[in-house]
Amino acid sequence: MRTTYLSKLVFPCLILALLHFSAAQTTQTSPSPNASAALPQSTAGPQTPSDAEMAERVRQEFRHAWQGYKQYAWGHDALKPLSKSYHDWYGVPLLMTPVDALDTMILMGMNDEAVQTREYIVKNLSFDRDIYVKNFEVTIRLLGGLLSSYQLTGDKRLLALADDLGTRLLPAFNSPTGMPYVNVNLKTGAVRGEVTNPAEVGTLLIEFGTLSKLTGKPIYYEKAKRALVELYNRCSPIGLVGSTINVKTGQWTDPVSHISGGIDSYYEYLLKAWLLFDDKDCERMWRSSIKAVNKYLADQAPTGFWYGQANMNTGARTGTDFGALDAFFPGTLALSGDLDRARKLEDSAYKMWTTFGIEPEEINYTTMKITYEGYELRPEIIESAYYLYHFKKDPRYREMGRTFFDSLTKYCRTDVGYAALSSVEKKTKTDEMESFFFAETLKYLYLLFAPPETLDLGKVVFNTEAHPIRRTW
Ligand code: DMJ
Repeated sequence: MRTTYLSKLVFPCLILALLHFSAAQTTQTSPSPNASAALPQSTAGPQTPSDAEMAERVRQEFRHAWQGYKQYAWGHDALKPLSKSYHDWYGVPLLMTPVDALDTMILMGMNDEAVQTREYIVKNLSFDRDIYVKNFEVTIRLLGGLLSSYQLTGDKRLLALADDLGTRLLPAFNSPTGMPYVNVNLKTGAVRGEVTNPAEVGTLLIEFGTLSKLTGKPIYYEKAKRALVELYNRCSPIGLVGSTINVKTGQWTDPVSHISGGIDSYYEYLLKAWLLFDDKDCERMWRSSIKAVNKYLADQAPTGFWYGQANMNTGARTGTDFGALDAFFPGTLALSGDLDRARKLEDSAYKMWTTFGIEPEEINYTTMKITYEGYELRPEIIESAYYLYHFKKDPRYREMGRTFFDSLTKYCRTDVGYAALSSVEKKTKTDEMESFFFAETLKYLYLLFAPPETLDLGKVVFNTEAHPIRRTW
């Protein structure tokens, strides 16, 4: 590779410094008078646990949920925390929870558990299965998890598994446009699902690109990059993408634009693929996309600063919904250097959390009424607090973290793990504990309080499932 040893070390810091420098020069919008009303105080009271105690508490909660998984769901994709049974996404296990959880365990220093889990994965995980899997989910959870745990442990067997999985996923890209089909059969390479969305097309390059760099096989990078570019090339004249697109025809099937689930991590990966691979095309695509997003989707409302919905062709506003998934965006904005918008949006997201005691899946931000009342144990708002704390060192982001922790333990904890909520209003639990609770929610919460040497954010890029990837090439 052309990168020198020195530039390997200096590049990420340089990029971030430049981004922060340029963001400081952008025009700032004044914050809403209401946006920070519910913010926590920066000064900790006498009873407040220290940051070190908080990190340890999060670790204990990870251990608690992990014990439940081991006791009732070991060897399967996920624990069902109320019925104390298990769930496999595709009928046969692909070890979603162990693979997703492994690097969090390593970062938390749970060494014995990590070794046992890694051995189990290596001996039992097989992708030679006659099942149709979702390319996006399997890429971000399994491919991302295997790659980051490989980098953390040096265990080549994990890289071999990732390589095998990558090869089996490649047929997904064999569409007329190069944008991937939704599902691919791991054994036969057959594909299905021609209507997809920007997140499923554009959230693959970190994982496939890293696989290329680590195996020396360029095909992974090329396929995922082409998909991303094909998608970007279809953005509207005003620079926005829609909600759904057909990978055979290349035509949009839903013109509503937003930053929420279905589009979210497309934007995240434009930025992160630029930072991780020094990919100038991604830089260009990120810069033009974020301009359009801030122009047409950002909304300074009386209730705060938000991002809503608009028609991708006209820019006309079509909705004012914001939810748990959208709360990744303060983190992405912060990483891009736009700390002002990041701060204001995180304040709004925090208001959404505290208004209901815990975060609903979606609200209408003009009325502050719930439009979808579940809480899936999602990490995004915590992820954003982690980024903002990293860049601003403002203790109120750790105070937010304490609130998140208290709500989680109060409303979602069960005797064997944690359960999603079917209603944040009634605080009723449902029988689900997604693997991203281990991969992301508890990891970001832990890292928010853990000493900075636990993981140097200047040296890694997190994939969208919070698997840290280091630029070792
Ligand atoms: C995760 O699988 C990823 O963060 C994805 O990008 C969005 N949804 C979940 C977490 O909410």
